[in-house]
Amino acid sequence: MRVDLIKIKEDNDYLLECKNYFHENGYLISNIKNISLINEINENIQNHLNSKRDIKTNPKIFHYNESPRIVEMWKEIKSVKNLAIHQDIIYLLLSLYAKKPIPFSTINFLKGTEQPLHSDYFHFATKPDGYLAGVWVALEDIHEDSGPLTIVPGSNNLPYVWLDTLGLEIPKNKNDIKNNYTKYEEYIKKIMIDKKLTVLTPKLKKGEFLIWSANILHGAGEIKNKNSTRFSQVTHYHFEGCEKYFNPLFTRLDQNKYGERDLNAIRIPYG
Ligand SMILES: O=C(O)CCC(=O)C(=O)O
Ligand SMILES: [Fe+2]
Repeated sequence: MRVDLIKIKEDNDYLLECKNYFHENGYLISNIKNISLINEINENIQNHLNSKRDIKTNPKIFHYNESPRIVEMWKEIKSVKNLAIHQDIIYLLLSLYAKKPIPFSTINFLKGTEQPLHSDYFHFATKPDGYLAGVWVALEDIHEDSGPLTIVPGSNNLPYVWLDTLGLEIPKNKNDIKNNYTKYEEYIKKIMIDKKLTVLTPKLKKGEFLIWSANILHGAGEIKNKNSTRFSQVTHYHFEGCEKYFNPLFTRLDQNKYGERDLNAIRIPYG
């Protein structure tokens, strides 16, 4: 469903309709009107890459091809931060969750990730459950051959998956993490087949963004045109007032062991 950001502010019934859609399907699409901000990000990132300064990327185990997943660029580039804290995105998240969003962890993509289906909740969980959202912004018109973002509508309502669910121990090293994560990905593949779930590839134009709720399965398609770019930025959001924010990759609920996160160390300041 595509959300009209003006109508949502003025029409309570419409807001309710959007909320219901979000809870049932796990996603909403809207758009950033400020295209010059998007242009600025693209230019700033290109300049940063040309300058040959170091970039921080996700660990290798979370790369599925050669294209870098550039993390935490908001610390270097103001426009990346301005998109992460964009008032329209924050307003929409606040309306959907009735708690103040806490932006954290930006990733900028140059090309598709070819990442298998997964839920970000297996990385970023909360107690009480469910206070996580992701916002994926198209920084150019996304071509179907470029390995576009894919989602599984309704999968947000599947049970959460934990190391407990998979019968896996808390990892002791990188190898354990990779092995656990591969088992997780296989489990998700099986769920997709068993429950006959279908993948949707939303068509996203430059400036459009997709909000996904905590547990929705998403990933990226194969890059069919190896020369195609897929400029995009994702930001994750927790919400104020949770008792715990934690990393399920290092959590065993039955042993009451939590990989707790210090949000203050990673949150993106509004100011
Ligand atoms: O943009 C993509 O290809 C998927 C990225 C993603 O799912 C993530 O970073 O969590
Ligand atoms: Fe993800």
